[in-house]
Amino acid sequence: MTRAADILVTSLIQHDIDRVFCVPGESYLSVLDAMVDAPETHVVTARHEGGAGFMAIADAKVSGRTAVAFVSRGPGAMNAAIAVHTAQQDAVPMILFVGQVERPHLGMNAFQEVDHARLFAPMCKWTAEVHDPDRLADVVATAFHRARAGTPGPVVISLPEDMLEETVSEAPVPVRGPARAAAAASDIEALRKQIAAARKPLIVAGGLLQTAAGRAALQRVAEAFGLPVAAAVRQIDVIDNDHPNYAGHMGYGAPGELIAALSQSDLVLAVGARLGDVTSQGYSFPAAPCPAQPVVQVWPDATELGSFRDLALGIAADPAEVLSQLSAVAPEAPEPAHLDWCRELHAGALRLRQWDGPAEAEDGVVFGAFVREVDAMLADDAIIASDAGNFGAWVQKVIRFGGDRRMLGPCSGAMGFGVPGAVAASLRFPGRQVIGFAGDGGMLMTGNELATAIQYGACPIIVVSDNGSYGTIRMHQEKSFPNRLAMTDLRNPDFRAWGESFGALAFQIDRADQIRPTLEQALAAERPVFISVRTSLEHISPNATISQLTKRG
Ligand SMILES: Cc1ncc(C[n+]2csc(CCOP(=O)(O)OP(=O)(O)O)c2C)c(N)n1
Repeated sequence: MTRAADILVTSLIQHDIDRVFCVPGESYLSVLDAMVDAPETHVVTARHEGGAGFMAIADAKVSGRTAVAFVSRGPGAMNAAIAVHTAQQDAVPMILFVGQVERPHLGMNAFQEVDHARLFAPMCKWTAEVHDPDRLADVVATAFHRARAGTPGPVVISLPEDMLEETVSEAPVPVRGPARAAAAASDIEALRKQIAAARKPLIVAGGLLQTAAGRAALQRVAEAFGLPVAAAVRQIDVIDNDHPNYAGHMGYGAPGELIAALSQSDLVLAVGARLGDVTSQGYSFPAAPCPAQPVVQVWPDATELGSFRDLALGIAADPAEVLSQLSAVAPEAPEPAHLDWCRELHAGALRLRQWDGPAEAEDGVVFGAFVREVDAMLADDAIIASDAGNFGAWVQKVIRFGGDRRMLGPCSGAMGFGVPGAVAASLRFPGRQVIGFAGDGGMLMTGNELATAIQYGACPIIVVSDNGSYGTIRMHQEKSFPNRLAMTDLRNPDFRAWGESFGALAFQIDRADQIRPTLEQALAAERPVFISVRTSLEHISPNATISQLTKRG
């Protein structure tokens, strides 16, 4: 006989889970107790359930595993909701385990009781509450299967406290085999013909190609067929930005020049990309529901294919696998017309990476100047995590994602990801440089996970772009309601002192000439670093100043 909680932990190990993130709660004490005897699974205790969830997602993105987080019922679950939503939007496999009130008290408005299944159902691929401990191992196996198969995404499992403590008879813990969708040979042939017939075919590469095998298959196909590759939102690192086939990044508010160039395409091949409103710039390219050019989409779930857009061909299959199949039928040499088209787009992408604005303004450092030095000084295998906010426009524009540089950022646009994302990446890859960016708004949402970095020996460099404002919203206000500013000013703590109080090596940058020496010290430090950059609000984005926006508005 064995305790249900121990079975749960054994099941995690059987599913290759070596790290979980949690905020402990009294509703799942027995799982925490079971973890004591399971050194194979490293438990990271976070300071907020949102932070725990974001760390789990970042760890899944860099490790290829399923994100696993444990939180307490009701309040803990509510705090974790932001991560569940992000896993859904980013198509990241995730299981959120939530402690629950005892079974006899369910449905009686017990202390902190929430119906987790109903709460999370619209955001999740599957929710379940386990009432019978004999079913627990099987439910966990189903949870992993559901999170990973088809469109990856979140699953929420609610665990009544008393169920976890019951003893059950020992039995082997089930692990479901992978169920991968595959393309028919006729689809691959149809795709080959479409590419051969097109003059300006374009690959839009998405997050489901973000594995070593996926990126390698993408590059092989791009080279073999002479296909330009545009990265879907937040996937700028899916192909080396210096590769002659790299055509640009379809991120938030991508430059008109880029979208105009890409729109000339006469065949869009979306691989592992959802083509949502951000990548497609408000469903304008490729347009939805009726695109101007044929669109072929490869995604592992037939339900999503063609749901919002007419497709010339939808292939419900593993995107990396389809690219491997396509490589096998590549022409002997790419079409010269395709290579010309690649050259044209790549030249445009390189032009758009140029930024030679001022390094300093009256109200602070122009954040682009800081990012430019980061780009010059970071190693080729550095991991860059970013929060949501306008400072991120510089990160996406100026940093060259070549070699093995990885970009971690939520497609959901959730603030609060940057610091937890950097902490998780640094824990997973202690030997790599990891830098996490956040604005002053996002920093005070989840920057407290700096404490988690210190506690577990992670060594990220955390950067706050302190412009005294929820800058992105200020920018939108200037555009839509000029001279009627409201609720976007921020009065901040002394960020340098704040970072230092956690135990980080902390710096403040007020002038451009401090950037390089500070980064030199930061990169040499073998401990967590916190850098506060007093950022110009006037220089709100790489494309416009506040004064220009007010005038235009
Ligand atoms: C959790 C969450 N809350 C609110 C928003 C809306 N939002 C998007 S950007 C932004 C402001 C970001 O400010 P800051 O972190 O200071 O960065 P900045 O834009 O100034 O560079 C807000 C409030 C969001 N995306 N996520």
